[in-house]
Amino acid sequence: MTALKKPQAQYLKDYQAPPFLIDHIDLTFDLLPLNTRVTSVMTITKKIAGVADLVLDGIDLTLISITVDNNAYTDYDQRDEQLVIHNLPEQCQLTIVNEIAPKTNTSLEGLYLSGGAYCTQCEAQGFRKITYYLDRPDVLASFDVTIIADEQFTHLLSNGNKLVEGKLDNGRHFAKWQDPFKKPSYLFALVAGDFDVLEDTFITQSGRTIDLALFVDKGNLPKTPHAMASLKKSMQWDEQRFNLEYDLDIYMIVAVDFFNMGAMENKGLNIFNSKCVLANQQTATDKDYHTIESIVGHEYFHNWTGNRVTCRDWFQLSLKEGLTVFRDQEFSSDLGSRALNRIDAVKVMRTHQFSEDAGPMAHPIRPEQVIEMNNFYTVTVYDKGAEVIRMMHTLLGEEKFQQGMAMYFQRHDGQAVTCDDFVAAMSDASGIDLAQFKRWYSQAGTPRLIVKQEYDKLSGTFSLHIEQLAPLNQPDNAPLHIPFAIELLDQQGESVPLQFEGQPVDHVLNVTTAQQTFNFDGLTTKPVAVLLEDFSAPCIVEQQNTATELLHIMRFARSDFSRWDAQQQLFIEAVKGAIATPVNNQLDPAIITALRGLLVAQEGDLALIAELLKLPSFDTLAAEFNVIPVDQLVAVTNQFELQIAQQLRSEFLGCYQSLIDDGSVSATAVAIRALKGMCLHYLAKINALDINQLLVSTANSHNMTNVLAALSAVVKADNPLAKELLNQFDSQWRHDVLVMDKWFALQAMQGGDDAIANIKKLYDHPCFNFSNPNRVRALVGSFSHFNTAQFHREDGAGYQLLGDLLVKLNAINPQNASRMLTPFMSWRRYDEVRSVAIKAQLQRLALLDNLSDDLYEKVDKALQ
Ligand code: B3K
Ligand code: ZN
Repeated sequence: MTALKKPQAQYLKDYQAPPFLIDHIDLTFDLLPLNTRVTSVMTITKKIAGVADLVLDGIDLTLISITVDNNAYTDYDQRDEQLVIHNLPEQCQLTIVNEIAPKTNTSLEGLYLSGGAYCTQCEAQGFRKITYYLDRPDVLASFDVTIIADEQFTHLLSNGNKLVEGKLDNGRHFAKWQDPFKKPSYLFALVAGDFDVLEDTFITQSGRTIDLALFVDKGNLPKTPHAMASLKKSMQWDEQRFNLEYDLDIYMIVAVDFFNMGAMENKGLNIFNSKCVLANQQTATDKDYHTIESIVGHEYFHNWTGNRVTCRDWFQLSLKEGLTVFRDQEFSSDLGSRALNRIDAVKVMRTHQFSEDAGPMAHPIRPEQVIEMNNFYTVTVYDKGAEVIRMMHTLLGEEKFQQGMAMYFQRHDGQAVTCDDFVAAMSDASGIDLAQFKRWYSQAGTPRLIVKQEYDKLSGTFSLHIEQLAPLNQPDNAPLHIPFAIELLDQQGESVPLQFEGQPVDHVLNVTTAQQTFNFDGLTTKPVAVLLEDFSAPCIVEQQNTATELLHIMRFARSDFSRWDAQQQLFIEAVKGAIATPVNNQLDPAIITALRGLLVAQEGDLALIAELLKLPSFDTLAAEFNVIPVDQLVAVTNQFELQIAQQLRSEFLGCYQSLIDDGSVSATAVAIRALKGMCLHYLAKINALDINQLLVSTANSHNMTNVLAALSAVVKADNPLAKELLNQFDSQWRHDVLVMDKWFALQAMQGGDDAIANIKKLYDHPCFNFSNPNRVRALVGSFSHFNTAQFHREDGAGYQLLGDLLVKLNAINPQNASRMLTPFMSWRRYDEVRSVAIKAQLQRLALLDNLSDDLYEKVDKALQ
């Protein structure tokens, strides 16, 4: 590959403490769209004697002046993306004035304009697009911030407490903020805009009153109560479960429309993508409600895990992200259904993380080499990182885990630390040796476990032989410490107590070597083994369980997660069987019977029943094959779904009609809507008058979960109703772009050979905008991830569409471009025709003369 530039990688092994510290920074922003003036006054201390140069980071800045202790200073050099100041005294006050142009900043990193409001995004390295600084997380400073802007920007916000505000000449005004907590630059935030505000208060466990404020675009107040309620629940939960209380007197959240991720945990001033804040029953689905609660929680929980204790360097990102994802998962599980939350988390692991871990971007949860840090906000660092924390929780138990957390804060509050520091606190507080366990931080790839079962009738002994194999793409990995949870079921479905030679055996087995055998005795018949209960470790398990045993687990396992897991396994085996032997592409009647039983009995959590009825996603199935059989997977899953729909038609209809949705957001109503939606999903495949009436009336209801269930059912089933219902939705919702994102996603999932032409036409829709990441992901992201048949067309037109988009986004917003590139990363796993076509798109990108570091890193790895 002949890329024109080769950006430099940074390595974990090269870490060095900063030679200078910045204890305090006083920032003044004179906000204007094209020439915002930033004045930065820093208190600098030299930490390492003999170092002559202070090397500050700075990108796209216009330098105006440098002053040292109030004297003009000229002993400096400007290099590419750096300002090198020579011969500074041991201690000094350094003043730098520079200008930036928020209006032309489309990268959505640094200071930019989002729909008329100024806002910032500094993590990971966006602060250097605002002013010259030691833009690294181990430099902790106290911040004073003065914002000056036109009076039309009624709210001038930054971190911490507002000290003073007032009027200035020429229609301008100002506000001054002070953050009492020292922080790294990535947690700095500034917002200036005209908003509606929802205010509330929270009283902490120690009796302090915290002011809460949620800033949204004018007119959006009716969509804010859920986010505010989520914030209060988060604050309370963190006190109850982790004994962590909020520290400042004010907590602000601002919702903006142009944002690269979900949200950002800036100290005291979170900035959120508006789609992760705004919700009401007409415009947001139950899933949106859940996502909002979990993201509001996630950002709040960062206040301790991330802000009070932060990362020493960016290689340690999982220190805050893995831990905070674990915390938000626990929050959702304590407040809602633990099983469904676990199912969601495991789906992310099996569909996205396993594939990342097996592909060219595979990296350990603590990466060792990075070109563009923004490329490492990955499912590996976040979600596998959370699984690693969860495994420690499993090994230690809740009580010792909380003792470990307490020790972590006691040792490191106010510091920038490493993943090793976290594990040391866990191990020291619990007395549990985690030395081997730490390999999870440095080894990439998904371990494979081969489990063989043996039963000796004579002695009543059951044995599990577990072989631990290194991931295929990481053959040199050493054995990991894997907490392997199990349950043994007898023929009646009762849980058998685990014992061996008179001693009880814990249900979490410690797998630590390449080959191990675990024995259990006192059994009268061969038990059915539930393996890797609750997905106790992020591994792939190859097992011997038969279809009959899987059905037994599906009925009787104590873990609802494992019941679902067994059902998935049944589906996966059926799909694999049908592809291997194409003549037999019918689902086993025993599976249909089991599904019928679920629909008729409607026992337990209805949302779980909905999940049990769902076939594994394309990505989950694809993971089972070395070369992904695209056409066969699409054909077999369609065939299975049709078979289920036809054979259970009356049960689906009966179930749909028997369930009454009261329109509330209670867990019961949410579960009812989930199951009714699943019924519609199958029924839409049957073209009949009574069913069409049902679909149309649901699509016309006033609850977005129901509306979307009907619409996505008709779109996915290629039902002729789709066109008309989509047009109707467009005219109803054109005024609300967030709702239109759902419409763009539905449009992108339409089958038929005009799918690609349709997407190109939608680029001209008045609501579409290439600069808005939400729009781009809704339309093209949904297409590349969920419209398998059209995206993977053999003529390469789907790949061409994505390639064209990436060329465009590379210039507008490299971070978003890089995220959108993901489906191309696994190009080697497709057949010859498809892999050649994807590779051609990657090579085309490699030749771009303005190729961003973000894309370079991934394209280069993909083509290596
Ligand atoms: N910490 C931010 C993510 C920043 C991403 C920078 N590219 C949101 C979060 O994980 O809470
Ligand atoms: Zn986070």
